[in-house]
Amino acid sequence: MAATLPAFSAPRCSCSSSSSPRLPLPRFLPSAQPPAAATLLRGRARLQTSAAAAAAAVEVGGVKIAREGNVEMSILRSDVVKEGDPTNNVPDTIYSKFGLQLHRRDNHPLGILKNTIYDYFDKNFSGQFNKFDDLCPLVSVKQNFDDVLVPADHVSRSYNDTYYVDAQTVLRCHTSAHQAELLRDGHTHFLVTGDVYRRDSIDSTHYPCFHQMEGFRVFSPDEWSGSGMDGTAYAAADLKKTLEGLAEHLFGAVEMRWVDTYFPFTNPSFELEIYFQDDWLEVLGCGVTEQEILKNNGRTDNVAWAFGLGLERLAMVLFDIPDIRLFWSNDKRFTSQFSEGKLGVKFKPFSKFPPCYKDMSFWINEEFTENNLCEVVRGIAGDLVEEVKLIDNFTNKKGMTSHCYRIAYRSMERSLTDEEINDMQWNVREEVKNKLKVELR
Ligand code: FA5
Ligand code: MG
Repeated sequence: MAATLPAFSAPRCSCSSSSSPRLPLPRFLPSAQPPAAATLLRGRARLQTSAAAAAAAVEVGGVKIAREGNVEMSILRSDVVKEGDPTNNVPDTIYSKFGLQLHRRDNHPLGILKNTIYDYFDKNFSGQFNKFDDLCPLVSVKQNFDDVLVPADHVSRSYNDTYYVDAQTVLRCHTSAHQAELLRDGHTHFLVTGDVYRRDSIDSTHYPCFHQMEGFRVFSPDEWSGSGMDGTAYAAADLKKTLEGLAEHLFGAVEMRWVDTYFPFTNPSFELEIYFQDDWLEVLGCGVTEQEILKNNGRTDNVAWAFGLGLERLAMVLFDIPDIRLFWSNDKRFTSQFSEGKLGVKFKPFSKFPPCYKDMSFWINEEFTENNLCEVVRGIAGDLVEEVKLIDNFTNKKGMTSHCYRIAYRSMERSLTDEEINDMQWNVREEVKNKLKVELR
């Protein structure tokens, strides 16, 4: 697997079964990033699969979003793709996901899963949880980071990790971006589901646009005062009980484990992992909300818990979906296998075309990052790229470092021709050379 660390966690070993060498990626970078990454990614992808989709405006949460220079300026919420603007690093491949809202389709695995989680909360909390699944994914830097206490120098703020529309606006990289505003609006129990965006590595469980559900529950002192526990211990116990109950509701018996972790917005913090395809898969992060967040948003004497779960990750386990790209498939052979209310119907692969591997080696430079490489590859190959994996890494006597990446091309729906693959690989090599300024070997 490529170098992958959860955006908000402290660095720790990933649970990948892959034994590929890991890049020593710095996770804590200065917050004021040079615009290098953004500048590098401005160029339009050569094989643009989403051009038509990108041409039209889409509506999300009552807000119209359109590509630069597009229609109806007066109601334009924002231009999200701004070629030539170094403060913007949103490519068309990402813009093309806007407004699709897979989680709001009742016959889609993500919609089926969302509704089943709703059922659990409705049943166990008699409708106390308010549900939001249509909040606009364009949020301010303040909402996405400051409001949830992400430090100024935290790596998740970098242009390497997050899609910036401009210096003050991002595509939310987690649904936690809505915690503060909902608290201020007086909500004490809520679920927020939405598409989130991250510049990330490429493999079968990571995708630059995925879906999260945030859960949040506030307790008042009278709820824990008789328990013999302090507020934090009470909330932590309730959180684990609630999520274990949810896991049982979704899976019945499944092998799972709690892992201690770090998030800036919770303390203590935990991750829940589920055993899947011979490995532990991280499916959610959670914890007891930092007091400062409650205090800043009008809940001084309360405690709260919060969780953020990855819908795709859970759905992959529940429906036996082997690759995260499949969620985006419009192929009838995929979509027709799922229907409203039917959780856990096992997906039957309709085709298994072999992957085609292409290796490329180059001398890296100081600016090189794997996320930038993945963005270039994704811009050219779109969903035809299955994995980008570092397979060799060495430094010579002159101090030059060479990386060899193996790119796996595979369509979920059809067989690819040699010519098509060679073409993509040629384009990848050209763009890697020109945009990332590395020296091909
Ligand atoms: C967060 O995003 C925190 N906001 C979660 C949270 C909320 C913690 C509230 C505490 C309180 P993290 O970066 O670990 O944490 O992502 C949460 C989940 O999203 C992961 O467990 C995983 O299931 C999923 N996820 C993360 N990155 C990807 C990706 N690239 N593709 C698919 N799913 C992903
Ligand atoms: Mg995580």
